[in-house]
Amino acid sequence: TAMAEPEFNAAQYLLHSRLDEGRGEHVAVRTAAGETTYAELSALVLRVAAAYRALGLRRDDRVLLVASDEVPMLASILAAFHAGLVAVPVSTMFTGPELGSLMSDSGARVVVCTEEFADVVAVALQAAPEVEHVVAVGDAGPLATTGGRELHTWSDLLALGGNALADDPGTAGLAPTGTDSWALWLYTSGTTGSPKAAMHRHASIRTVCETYAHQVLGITPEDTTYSVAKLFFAYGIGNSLFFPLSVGATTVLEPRRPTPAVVHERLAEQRPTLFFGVPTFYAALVASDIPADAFASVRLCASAGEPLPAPLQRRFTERFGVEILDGIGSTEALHIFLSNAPDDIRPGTTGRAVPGYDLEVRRADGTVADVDEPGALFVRGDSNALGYWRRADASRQVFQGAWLSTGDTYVRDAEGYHRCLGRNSDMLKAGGIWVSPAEVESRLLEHAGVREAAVVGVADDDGLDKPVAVVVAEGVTAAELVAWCRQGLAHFKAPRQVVFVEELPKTATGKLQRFKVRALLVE
Ligand code: 3SK
Repeated sequence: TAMAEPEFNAAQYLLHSRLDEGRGEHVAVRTAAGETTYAELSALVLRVAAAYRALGLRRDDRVLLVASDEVPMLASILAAFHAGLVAVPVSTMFTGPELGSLMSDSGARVVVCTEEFADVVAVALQAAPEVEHVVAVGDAGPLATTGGRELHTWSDLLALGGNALADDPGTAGLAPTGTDSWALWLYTSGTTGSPKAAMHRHASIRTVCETYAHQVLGITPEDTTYSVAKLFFAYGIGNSLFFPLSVGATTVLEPRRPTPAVVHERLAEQRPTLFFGVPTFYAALVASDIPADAFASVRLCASAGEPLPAPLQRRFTERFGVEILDGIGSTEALHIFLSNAPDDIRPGTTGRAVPGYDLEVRRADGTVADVDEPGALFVRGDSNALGYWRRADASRQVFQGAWLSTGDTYVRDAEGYHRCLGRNSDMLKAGGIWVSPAEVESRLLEHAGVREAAVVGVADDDGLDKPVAVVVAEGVTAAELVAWCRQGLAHFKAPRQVVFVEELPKTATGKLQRFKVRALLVE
Protein backbone atom coordinates (compact mmCIF):
# COMPACT_ATOMS: atom_id res chain seq x y z
CA THR A 1 0.00 0.00 0.00
CA ALA A 2 1.11 3.56 -0.68
CA MET A 3 2.56 5.47 2.27
CA ALA A 4 0.40 8.40 3.30
CA GLU A 5 2.27 11.69 3.64
CA PRO A 6 2.67 12.97 7.23
CA GLU A 7 -0.22 15.00 8.57
CA PHE A 8 0.39 18.71 8.33
CA ASN A 9 -1.79 21.79 8.01
CA ALA A 10 -0.40 25.26 7.33
CA ALA A 11 -3.15 26.99 9.38
CA GLN A 12 -2.13 24.91 12.41
CA TYR A 13 1.56 25.63 11.78
CA LEU A 14 1.09 29.38 11.22
CA LEU A 15 -1.75 30.26 13.53
CA HIS A 16 -3.39 27.83 15.94
CA SER A 17 -0.02 26.65 17.34
CA ARG A 18 0.61 30.20 18.57
CA LEU A 19 -2.32 29.74 20.95
CA ASP A 20 -0.80 26.50 22.27
CA GLU A 21 2.40 28.47 22.88
CA GLY A 22 0.52 31.05 24.97
CA ARG A 23 0.69 33.87 22.40
CA GLY A 24 -3.09 34.20 22.02
CA GLU A 25 -3.14 37.75 23.37
CA HIS A 26 -0.23 38.95 21.24
CA VAL A 27 -1.14 41.18 18.26
CA ALA A 28 -1.04 39.21 15.02
CA VAL A 29 -2.24 41.92 12.64
CA ARG A 30 -2.20 45.69 12.76
CA THR A 31 -4.09 47.83 10.28
CA ALA A 32 -5.05 51.51 10.29
CA ALA A 33 -8.42 50.34 11.68
CA GLY A 34 -7.08 48.44 14.70
CA GLU A 35 -5.43 45.31 16.04
CA THR A 36 -6.29 41.61 15.86
CA THR A 37 -4.76 39.19 18.34
CA TYR A 38 -3.74 35.63 17.56
CA ALA A 39 -6.73 34.35 19.56
CA GLU A 40 -9.12 36.61 17.61
CA LEU A 41 -7.61 35.67 14.27
CA SER A 42 -7.79 31.97 15.10
CA ALA A 43 -11.48 32.29 16.07
CA LEU A 44 -12.20 34.21 12.86
CA VAL A 45 -10.46 31.56 10.77
CA LEU A 46 -12.53 28.78 12.40
CA ARG A 47 -15.69 30.68 11.51
CA VAL A 48 -14.73 31.30 7.90
CA ALA A 49 -13.61 27.68 7.50
CA ALA A 50 -16.94 26.47 8.94
CA ALA A 51 -18.75 28.80 6.53
CA TYR A 52 -16.83 27.41 3.55
CA ARG A 53 -17.99 23.94 4.63
CA ALA A 54 -21.56 25.15 5.08
CA LEU A 55 -21.47 26.48 1.51
CA GLY A 56 -20.80 22.90 0.43
CA LEU A 57 -17.14 23.29 -0.48
CA ARG A 58 -15.18 20.04 -0.45
CA ARG A 59 -11.51 19.11 -0.13
CA ASP A 60 -9.29 20.71 -2.79
CA ASP A 61 -11.99 23.09 -4.03
CA ARG A 62 -10.47 26.44 -4.97
CA VAL A 63 -11.26 29.70 -3.20
CA LEU A 64 -10.23 32.59 -5.43
CA LEU A 65 -9.45 35.88 -3.68
CA VAL A 66 -9.42 39.30 -5.32
CA ALA A 67 -8.88 41.42 -2.28
CA SER A 68 -6.92 44.22 -0.71
CA ASP A 69 -4.56 43.55 2.19
CA GLU A 70 -6.88 43.54 5.17
CA VAL A 71 -7.91 41.05 7.87
CA PRO A 72 -10.66 39.37 5.73
CA MET A 73 -8.07 38.53 3.03
CA LEU A 74 -5.67 37.07 5.59
CA ALA A 75 -8.44 35.12 7.34
CA SER A 76 -9.90 33.81 4.07
CA ILE A 77 -6.53 32.40 3.04
CA LEU A 78 -5.87 30.77 6.41
CA ALA A 79 -9.43 29.40 6.51
CA ALA A 80 -8.88 27.75 3.13
CA PHE A 81 -5.79 26.00 4.55
CA HIS A 82 -7.73 25.04 7.69
CA ALA A 83 -10.62 23.53 5.69
CA GLY A 84 -8.40 21.65 3.22
CA LEU A 85 -9.34 23.97 0.36
CA VAL A 86 -6.96 25.74 -2.00
CA ALA A 87 -6.40 29.47 -1.57
CA VAL A 88 -5.92 31.24 -4.91
CA PRO A 89 -5.08 34.89 -4.20
CA VAL A 90 -4.87 36.71 -7.54
CA SER A 91 -3.58 40.06 -8.67
CA THR A 92 -5.87 43.03 -8.13
CA MET A 93 -4.23 44.74 -11.09
CA PHE A 94 -5.91 42.67 -13.81
CA THR A 95 -8.63 43.92 -16.13
CA GLY A 96 -11.99 42.08 -16.02
CA PRO A 97 -11.24 39.84 -19.05
CA GLU A 98 -7.71 39.04 -17.79
CA LEU A 99 -9.16 38.05 -14.41
CA GLY A 100 -11.98 36.09 -16.07
CA SER A 101 -9.54 33.83 -17.82
CA LEU A 102 -7.73 33.01 -14.56
CA MET A 103 -11.00 32.49 -12.73
CA SER A 104 -12.19 30.06 -15.32
CA ASP A 105 -8.81 28.30 -15.49
CA SER A 106 -8.76 27.82 -11.70
CA GLY A 107 -12.20 26.17 -11.62
CA ALA A 108 -12.88 28.09 -8.39
CA ARG A 109 -16.31 27.47 -6.83
CA VAL A 110 -16.13 30.53 -4.61
CA VAL A 111 -14.73 34.01 -5.12
CA VAL A 112 -14.04 36.37 -2.22
CA CYS A 113 -13.55 40.01 -3.14
CA THR A 114 -13.24 43.35 -1.38
CA GLU A 115 -15.38 46.21 -2.61
CA GLU A 116 -12.72 48.05 -4.65
CA PHE A 117 -12.66 45.09 -7.05
CA ALA A 118 -16.40 44.38 -7.34
CA ASP A 119 -16.54 45.94 -10.85
CA VAL A 120 -13.65 43.90 -12.20
CA VAL A 121 -14.97 40.69 -10.59
CA ALA A 122 -18.44 41.29 -12.08
CA VAL A 123 -16.89 41.37 -15.58
CA ALA A 124 -14.63 38.39 -14.84
CA LEU A 125 -17.53 36.24 -13.64
CA GLN A 126 -19.02 36.31 -17.14
CA ALA A 127 -16.15 34.05 -18.20
CA ALA A 128 -16.39 31.72 -15.19
CA PRO A 129 -19.70 29.85 -14.99
CA GLU A 130 -18.23 27.36 -12.48
CA VAL A 131 -18.22 29.98 -9.71
CA GLU A 132 -21.21 29.24 -7.46
CA HIS A 133 -20.67 31.66 -4.58
CA VAL A 134 -19.41 35.22 -4.42
CA VAL A 135 -18.47 36.75 -1.07
CA ALA A 136 -18.32 40.54 -1.10
CA VAL A 137 -16.43 42.27 1.68
CA GLY A 138 -17.96 45.77 1.91
CA ASP A 139 -20.26 47.16 -0.76
CA ALA A 140 -21.20 44.48 -3.31
CA GLY A 141 -21.90 47.12 -6.00
CA PRO A 142 -22.42 45.53 -9.42
CA LEU A 143 -22.11 42.02 -7.94
CA ALA A 144 -25.64 42.36 -6.57
CA THR A 145 -26.92 41.62 -10.07
CA THR A 146 -24.57 38.78 -10.91
CA GLY A 147 -27.11 36.21 -12.00
CA GLY A 148 -26.95 32.52 -11.24
CA ARG A 149 -24.65 32.66 -8.21
CA GLU A 150 -25.22 33.13 -4.55
CA LEU A 151 -24.01 36.45 -3.25
CA HIS A 152 -22.94 36.65 0.41
CA THR A 153 -21.72 39.62 2.35
CA TRP A 154 -18.78 39.14 4.71
CA SER A 155 -21.12 39.37 7.69
CA ASP A 156 -23.46 36.73 6.13
CA LEU A 157 -20.45 34.47 5.81
CA LEU A 158 -19.42 34.99 9.43
CA ALA A 159 -22.99 34.39 10.60
CA LEU A 160 -23.16 31.20 8.55
CA GLY A 161 -19.89 29.99 10.04
CA GLY A 162 -20.95 31.01 13.55
CA ASN A 163 -24.20 29.06 13.27
CA ALA A 164 -22.44 26.01 11.86
CA LEU A 165 -20.00 26.03 14.78
CA ALA A 166 -22.81 26.45 17.31
CA ASP A 167 -24.83 23.59 15.78
CA ASP A 168 -21.88 21.25 15.56
CA PRO A 169 -18.61 22.25 17.26
CA GLY A 170 -17.04 19.32 15.37
CA THR A 171 -17.01 21.55 12.27
CA ALA A 172 -14.17 23.51 13.87
CA GLY A 173 -11.81 20.60 13.16
CA LEU A 174 -8.80 20.95 10.93
CA ALA A 175 -9.07 19.14 7.61
CA PRO A 176 -6.82 16.07 7.64
CA THR A 177 -4.36 17.51 5.15
CA GLY A 178 -0.85 16.16 4.71
CA THR A 179 2.49 17.75 3.90
CA ASP A 180 1.87 17.27 0.18
CA SER A 181 -1.77 18.39 0.01
CA TRP A 182 -2.58 21.43 -2.11
CA ALA A 183 -2.68 24.62 -0.06
CA LEU A 184 -2.04 27.52 -2.38
CA TRP A 185 -2.08 28.22 -6.09
CA LEU A 186 -0.32 31.35 -7.29
CA TYR A 187 -0.71 32.60 -10.84
CA THR A 188 2.41 33.81 -12.61
CA SER A 189 3.34 34.68 -16.16
CA GLY A 190 6.71 33.24 -15.12
CA THR A 191 9.32 32.41 -17.65
CA THR A 192 6.96 31.02 -20.25
CA GLY A 193 4.30 33.60 -21.07
CA SER A 194 0.60 33.53 -20.19
CA PRO A 195 -0.51 33.21 -16.54
CA LYS A 196 -0.56 29.75 -15.03
CA ALA A 197 -1.07 28.53 -11.49
CA ALA A 198 1.98 27.21 -9.62
CA MET A 199 0.54 24.62 -7.19
CA HIS A 200 2.04 24.71 -3.69
CA ARG A 201 1.87 22.12 -0.91
CA HIS A 202 1.10 22.78 2.76
CA ALA A 203 4.68 21.84 3.70
CA SER A 204 6.21 24.38 1.30
CA ILE A 205 4.83 27.12 3.51
CA ARG A 206 6.79 25.74 6.47
CA THR A 207 9.89 25.41 4.30
CA VAL A 208 10.03 29.09 3.30
CA CYS A 209 9.58 30.11 6.94
CA GLU A 210 12.29 27.78 8.22
CA THR A 211 14.80 28.77 5.53
CA TYR A 212 14.79 32.41 4.37
CA ALA A 213 12.69 33.88 7.19
CA HIS A 214 14.23 32.13 10.17
CA GLN A 215 17.81 31.68 8.92
CA VAL A 216 18.44 34.74 6.73
CA LEU A 217 16.14 37.42 8.15
CA GLY A 218 16.40 35.95 11.65
CA ILE A 219 12.79 36.93 12.30
CA THR A 220 11.71 36.79 15.97
CA PRO A 221 8.43 37.21 17.89
CA GLU A 222 9.49 40.81 18.64
CA ASP A 223 9.49 41.76 14.95
CA THR A 224 6.80 43.69 13.13
CA THR A 225 6.74 43.18 9.35
CA TYR A 226 5.58 45.55 6.65
CA SER A 227 5.67 44.67 2.93
CA VAL A 228 4.90 46.91 -0.04
CA ALA A 229 4.37 43.73 -2.09
CA LYS A 230 0.75 42.73 -1.52
CA LEU A 231 -0.54 39.40 -0.20
CA PHE A 232 -1.47 38.16 -3.68
CA PHE A 233 2.22 38.02 -4.67
CA ALA A 234 4.35 35.10 -3.52
CA TYR A 235 6.80 37.65 -2.13
CA GLY A 236 4.01 39.46 -0.26
CA ILE A 237 2.25 36.41 1.20
CA GLY A 238 5.55 35.22 2.61
CA ASN A 239 6.49 38.64 4.02
CA SER A 240 3.09 39.60 5.45
CA LEU A 241 1.54 36.29 6.40
CA PHE A 242 3.82 33.25 6.56
CA PHE A 243 6.93 34.76 8.14
CA PRO A 244 5.45 36.86 10.94
CA LEU A 245 2.83 34.30 11.95
CA SER A 246 5.34 31.44 11.93
CA VAL A 247 7.08 33.03 14.95
CA GLY A 248 4.19 34.85 16.61
CA ALA A 249 5.32 38.29 15.39
CA THR A 250 3.04 41.13 14.18
CA THR A 251 2.17 41.93 10.56
CA VAL A 252 1.15 45.39 9.39
CA LEU A 253 -1.42 45.35 6.57
CA GLU A 254 -2.12 48.34 4.36
CA PRO A 255 -4.86 48.09 1.72
CA ARG A 256 -3.87 51.19 -0.25
CA ARG A 257 -1.54 51.24 -3.24
CA PRO A 258 1.95 51.83 -1.86
CA THR A 259 3.41 55.29 -2.43
CA PRO A 260 6.26 56.85 -0.47
CA ALA A 261 3.70 58.97 1.42
CA VAL A 262 1.55 55.96 2.37
CA VAL A 263 4.62 54.01 3.46
CA HIS A 264 5.89 56.96 5.49
CA GLU A 265 2.55 57.13 7.30
CA ARG A 266 2.59 53.38 8.09
CA LEU A 267 6.22 53.46 9.22
CA ALA A 268 5.49 56.36 11.56
CA GLU A 269 2.35 54.78 13.03
CA GLN A 270 3.27 51.10 13.25
CA ARG A 271 7.06 51.24 13.73
CA PRO A 272 7.83 48.01 11.81
CA THR A 273 11.22 46.35 12.25
CA LEU A 274 11.38 44.43 8.95
CA PHE A 275 10.53 46.18 5.69
CA PHE A 276 10.07 44.42 2.35
CA GLY A 277 10.28 46.33 -0.92
CA VAL A 278 11.22 45.96 -4.58
CA PRO A 279 13.92 47.96 -6.40
CA THR A 280 11.41 50.21 -8.20
CA PHE A 281 9.95 51.16 -4.84
CA TYR A 282 13.34 51.77 -3.24
CA ALA A 283 14.06 54.12 -6.19
CA ALA A 284 10.77 55.95 -5.52
CA LEU A 285 11.64 56.27 -1.81
CA VAL A 286 15.06 57.72 -2.61
CA ALA A 287 13.45 60.19 -5.05
CA SER A 288 10.76 61.18 -2.52
CA ASP A 289 10.95 63.87 0.13
CA ILE A 290 10.21 61.60 3.11
CA PRO A 291 12.51 62.38 6.05
CA ALA A 292 15.82 60.64 6.71
CA ASP A 293 14.54 59.18 9.99
CA ALA A 294 11.47 57.56 8.36
CA PHE A 295 13.07 54.09 8.69
CA ALA A 296 14.29 54.59 12.26
CA SER A 297 12.27 51.61 13.59
CA VAL A 298 13.41 49.26 10.79
CA ARG A 299 16.30 46.92 11.59
CA LEU A 300 16.52 45.42 8.10
CA CYS A 301 15.06 45.90 4.61
CA ALA A 302 14.68 43.16 2.02
CA SER A 303 14.48 43.50 -1.75
CA ALA A 304 13.47 41.00 -4.44
CA GLY A 305 11.73 40.86 -7.79
CA GLU A 306 14.60 42.13 -9.88
CA PRO A 307 18.25 42.87 -9.19
CA LEU A 308 18.88 45.86 -6.94
CA PRO A 309 21.46 48.12 -8.64
CA ALA A 310 24.42 48.80 -6.32
CA PRO A 311 24.21 52.65 -6.66
CA LEU A 312 20.53 52.59 -5.64
CA GLN A 313 21.34 50.35 -2.68
CA ARG A 314 24.09 52.77 -1.60
CA ARG A 315 21.87 55.85 -1.99
CA PHE A 316 19.08 54.25 0.06
CA THR A 317 21.37 53.22 2.92
CA GLU A 318 23.12 56.61 2.96
CA ARG A 319 19.78 58.42 3.04
CA PHE A 320 17.84 56.23 5.52
CA GLY A 321 20.60 54.45 7.44
CA VAL A 322 19.26 50.89 6.94
CA GLU A 323 20.81 48.03 4.99
CA ILE A 324 18.91 46.29 2.20
CA LEU A 325 19.30 42.54 1.70
CA ASP A 326 18.91 41.86 -2.00
CA GLY A 327 17.57 38.42 -2.90
CA ILE A 328 15.70 36.61 -5.60
CA GLY A 329 12.89 34.12 -5.42
CA SER A 330 10.16 32.97 -7.72
CA THR A 331 6.50 32.19 -7.53
CA GLU A 332 7.38 28.62 -8.52
CA ALA A 333 9.79 28.30 -5.56
CA LEU A 334 7.30 30.14 -3.32
CA HIS A 335 9.87 32.56 -1.92
CA ILE A 336 13.52 33.63 -1.83
CA PHE A 337 16.19 30.96 -2.41
CA LEU A 338 19.21 33.17 -3.16
CA SER A 339 20.04 36.18 -1.01
CA ASN A 340 22.53 38.41 0.68
CA ALA A 341 22.69 37.93 4.44
CA PRO A 342 22.73 40.55 7.23
CA ASP A 343 26.42 40.10 8.00
CA ASP A 344 27.36 39.40 4.40
CA ILE A 345 26.13 42.02 1.92
CA ARG A 346 27.77 42.34 -1.50
CA PRO A 347 26.07 45.17 -3.39
CA GLY A 348 25.51 44.36 -7.07
CA THR A 349 25.15 40.64 -6.32
CA THR A 350 22.19 38.55 -5.21
CA GLY A 351 24.38 36.84 -2.63
CA ARG A 352 24.54 33.12 -1.94
CA ALA A 353 22.12 30.19 -1.76
CA VAL A 354 19.68 30.42 1.15
CA PRO A 355 20.34 27.51 3.58
CA GLY A 356 18.16 24.59 2.45
CA TYR A 357 18.43 25.38 -1.28
CA ASP A 358 20.92 24.13 -3.88
CA LEU A 359 21.75 26.23 -6.90
CA GLU A 360 23.33 25.37 -10.24
CA VAL A 361 24.37 27.67 -13.06
CA ARG A 362 24.06 25.50 -16.18
CA ARG A 363 25.28 25.69 -19.74
CA ALA A 364 22.85 25.26 -22.65
CA ASP A 365 23.76 21.53 -22.82
CA GLY A 366 22.72 21.06 -19.17
CA THR A 367 26.21 20.67 -17.72
CA VAL A 368 27.22 22.81 -14.77
CA ALA A 369 29.03 26.01 -15.78
CA ASP A 370 32.44 26.89 -14.37
CA VAL A 371 32.97 29.64 -11.85
CA ASP A 372 32.66 33.04 -13.64
CA GLU A 373 30.96 31.39 -16.64
CA PRO A 374 27.39 32.64 -17.30
CA GLY A 375 24.55 30.16 -17.55
CA ALA A 376 20.92 29.46 -16.68
CA LEU A 377 20.13 29.41 -12.96
CA PHE A 378 18.43 26.29 -11.54
CA VAL A 379 17.27 25.81 -7.96
CA ARG A 380 16.48 22.71 -5.91
CA GLY A 381 14.55 23.09 -2.68
CA ASP A 382 11.68 21.69 -0.70
CA SER A 383 9.37 24.61 -1.53
CA ASN A 384 9.42 24.09 -5.30
CA ALA A 385 5.85 23.86 -6.60
CA LEU A 386 4.30 20.59 -7.73
CA GLY A 387 3.89 21.99 -11.25
CA TYR A 388 1.49 24.27 -13.10
CA TRP A 389 -2.24 23.49 -13.08
CA ARG A 390 -3.33 22.13 -16.48
CA ARG A 391 -0.08 23.13 -18.21
CA ALA A 392 1.92 20.01 -18.99
CA ASP A 393 4.32 21.52 -21.53
CA ALA A 394 5.19 24.54 -19.42
CA SER A 395 5.51 22.32 -16.33
CA ARG A 396 7.95 19.99 -18.08
CA GLN A 397 10.00 22.92 -19.30
CA VAL A 398 10.27 24.60 -15.90
CA PHE A 399 10.11 21.73 -13.34
CA GLN A 400 12.88 19.30 -14.22
CA GLY A 401 12.92 16.51 -11.64
CA ALA A 402 13.87 18.04 -8.29
CA TRP A 403 15.18 21.15 -10.07
CA LEU A 404 13.42 24.30 -11.16
CA SER A 405 14.56 26.42 -14.08
CA THR A 406 14.38 30.04 -12.88
CA GLY A 407 14.53 31.68 -16.30
CA ASP A 408 17.38 33.92 -15.20
CA THR A 409 20.93 34.05 -16.49
CA TYR A 410 23.47 34.20 -13.67
CA VAL A 411 27.17 33.97 -13.05
CA ARG A 412 28.69 32.60 -9.84
CA ASP A 413 32.11 33.56 -8.49
CA ALA A 414 34.59 31.36 -6.62
CA GLU A 415 33.12 32.35 -3.25
CA GLY A 416 29.57 31.43 -4.23
CA TYR A 417 28.22 34.96 -4.82
CA HIS A 418 25.76 35.15 -7.71
CA ARG A 419 25.23 38.03 -10.11
CA CYS A 420 22.18 38.34 -12.37
CA LEU A 421 22.93 39.02 -16.03
CA GLY A 422 19.31 39.09 -17.27
CA ARG A 423 16.66 36.66 -18.48
CA ASN A 424 17.16 33.49 -20.50
CA SER A 425 14.15 34.39 -22.65
CA ASP A 426 12.51 37.52 -24.05
CA MET A 427 10.35 37.84 -20.94
CA LEU A 428 11.00 40.99 -18.97
CA LYS A 429 10.18 42.25 -15.52
CA ALA A 430 8.57 45.60 -14.73
CA GLY A 431 8.58 46.63 -11.09
CA GLY A 432 9.56 43.04 -10.30
CA ILE A 433 6.58 41.47 -12.09
CA TRP A 434 6.94 39.30 -15.18
CA VAL A 435 5.69 40.85 -18.41
CA SER A 436 5.33 38.92 -21.63
CA PRO A 437 6.43 41.12 -24.58
CA ALA A 438 4.17 39.04 -26.86
CA GLU A 439 1.10 40.00 -24.83
CA VAL A 440 1.86 43.73 -24.99
CA GLU A 441 2.76 43.49 -28.67
CA SER A 442 -0.52 41.81 -29.48
CA ARG A 443 -2.44 44.55 -27.66
CA LEU A 444 -0.54 47.19 -29.67
CA LEU A 445 -1.29 45.32 -32.90
CA GLU A 446 -5.01 45.39 -32.12
CA HIS A 447 -4.84 49.16 -32.65
CA ALA A 448 -5.85 50.05 -36.23
CA GLY A 449 -2.89 52.44 -36.59
CA VAL A 450 -0.18 49.92 -35.65
CA ARG A 451 1.43 47.76 -38.31
CA GLU A 452 4.30 46.20 -36.37
CA ALA A 453 5.35 46.26 -32.73
CA ALA A 454 8.21 45.04 -30.55
CA VAL A 455 8.40 45.41 -26.78
CA VAL A 456 11.68 45.13 -24.89
CA GLY A 457 12.96 45.97 -21.42
CA VAL A 458 15.15 49.08 -21.23
CA ALA A 459 16.92 50.28 -18.11
CA ASP A 460 15.74 53.61 -16.69
CA ASP A 461 17.94 56.13 -14.87
CA ASP A 462 18.01 53.90 -11.77
CA GLY A 463 19.14 50.89 -13.83
CA LEU A 464 15.71 49.20 -13.56
CA ASP A 465 14.10 47.60 -16.62
CA LYS A 466 10.87 49.09 -17.94
CA PRO A 467 8.84 47.98 -21.02
CA VAL A 468 9.41 50.18 -24.06
CA ALA A 469 7.53 49.71 -27.36
CA VAL A 470 9.06 50.24 -30.77
CA VAL A 471 6.33 50.46 -33.42
CA VAL A 472 5.69 50.99 -37.08
CA ALA A 473 2.48 53.00 -37.02
CA GLU A 474 0.48 55.80 -38.60
CA GLY A 475 -2.10 58.30 -37.38
CA VAL A 476 -1.61 57.61 -33.68
CA THR A 477 0.50 59.27 -30.98
CA ALA A 478 2.71 57.67 -28.33
CA ALA A 479 0.38 58.86 -25.56
CA GLU A 480 -2.62 57.30 -27.34
CA LEU A 481 -0.83 53.97 -27.60
CA VAL A 482 0.16 53.99 -23.94
CA ALA A 483 -3.47 54.77 -23.02
CA TRP A 484 -4.64 51.99 -25.37
CA CYS A 485 -2.42 49.48 -23.57
CA ARG A 486 -3.49 50.69 -20.12
CA GLN A 487 -7.10 50.25 -21.15
CA GLY A 488 -6.70 46.66 -22.35
CA LEU A 489 -3.99 45.34 -20.03
CA ALA A 490 -3.03 45.54 -16.38
CA HIS A 491 -1.32 48.94 -16.03
CA PHE A 492 2.11 47.60 -15.10
CA LYS A 493 2.34 45.91 -18.52
CA ALA A 494 1.87 49.14 -20.52
CA PRO A 495 4.99 50.56 -22.21
CA ARG A 496 6.49 53.55 -20.40
CA GLN A 497 7.65 54.92 -23.75
CA VAL A 498 6.72 54.39 -27.42
CA VAL A 499 9.28 54.93 -30.17
CA PHE A 500 8.22 55.19 -33.84
CA VAL A 501 10.41 53.66 -36.55
CA GLU A 502 10.11 53.10 -40.33
CA GLU A 503 10.75 49.38 -39.94
CA LEU A 504 11.72 46.84 -37.28
CA PRO A 505 15.07 45.04 -37.52
CA LYS A 506 14.51 41.50 -38.84
CA THR A 507 16.55 38.53 -40.05
CA ALA A 508 16.49 37.48 -43.72
CA THR A 509 13.73 35.04 -42.77
CA GLY A 510 11.65 37.81 -41.18
CA LYS A 511 12.37 37.00 -37.52
CA LEU A 512 12.42 39.98 -35.18
CA GLN A 513 15.93 40.75 -33.88
CA ARG A 514 15.22 41.89 -30.35
CA PHE A 515 18.83 42.63 -29.53
CA LYS A 516 18.81 45.16 -32.41
CA VAL A 517 15.54 46.64 -31.15
CA ARG A 518 17.21 47.09 -27.76
CA ALA A 519 20.28 48.60 -29.41
CA LEU A 520 18.06 51.17 -31.18
CA LEU A 521 16.88 52.35 -27.77
CA VAL A 522 20.16 52.59 -25.91
CA GLU A 523 22.13 54.28 -28.71
O1 3SK B 1 10.70 37.85 -7.84
C1 3SK B 1 11.17 37.48 -6.75
O2 3SK B 1 12.33 37.71 -6.46
C2 3SK B 1 10.30 36.75 -5.75
C3 3SK B 1 10.69 36.71 -4.46
C4 3SK B 1 9.95 36.03 -3.52
C5 3SK B 1 8.80 35.40 -3.87
C6 3SK B 1 8.40 35.44 -5.17
C7 3SK B 1 9.14 36.11 -6.12
C8 3SK B 1 8.63 36.11 -7.54
